[in-house]
Amino acid sequence: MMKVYADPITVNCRKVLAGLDLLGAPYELVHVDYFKGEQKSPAYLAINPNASIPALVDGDLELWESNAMLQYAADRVGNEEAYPRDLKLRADINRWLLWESSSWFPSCYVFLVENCVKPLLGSQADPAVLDAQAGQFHKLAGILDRRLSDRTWVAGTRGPTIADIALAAPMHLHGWQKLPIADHPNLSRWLFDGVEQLPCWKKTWVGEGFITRKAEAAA
Ligand SMILES: N[C@@H](CCC(=O)N[C@@H](CS)C(=O)NCC(=O)O)C(=O)O
Repeated sequence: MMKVYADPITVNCRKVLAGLDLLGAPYELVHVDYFKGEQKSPAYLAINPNASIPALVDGDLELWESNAMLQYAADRVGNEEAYPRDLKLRADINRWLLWESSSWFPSCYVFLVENCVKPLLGSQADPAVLDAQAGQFHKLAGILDRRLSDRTWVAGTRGPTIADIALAAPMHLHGWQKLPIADHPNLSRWLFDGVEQLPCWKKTWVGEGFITRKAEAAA
């Protein structure tokens, strides 16, 4: 069975855990505690030299980069609904996955660091940093919003694909992140009425304070 090294509270880990659930891909979770810095342990660095999570191990394959993990898992279980084989549909999905990792995640991440991580660690959000990012965020959100103006899901014609999960992940704590999404109605509808209603998204819920259901139940 595939092993996934992850801490369910982080953006790219939740992406993979929700994505694997959408795909119906069985896996074993190996918990790597992000705030304890376990991603920097020598044992983990042997799997992922980037000292970042998540990572996936399947036999002799050691894979990092969350979107590569979703692509691999989809093909491994043969889920062609969530990752169609049609050349053009697949190119479209791959394009959104690359855009997410190179443009969208870095922009949303600024809001996560300033409004969630910094206050949690006892410092304050820097309004200048948030102001400087606003233009880039709205440019990118506008691209996604226009894409969603005439469709329910980002790619394909039927249900959700791994592109929807990947694109929603950097916004997963949007309220706490104070992501300015109100100006983007199609994006908001897709997030609230689409992705957030999916069982795979609900099962991987993370709340303000980086709380998971498991942590909540234990408290
Ligand atoms: N492009 C990578 C990014 C992975 C990443 O940035 N992970 C964060 C958590 S979401 C991390 O572990 N950062 C290392 C650190 O802050 O020590 C992916 O998609 O897997």
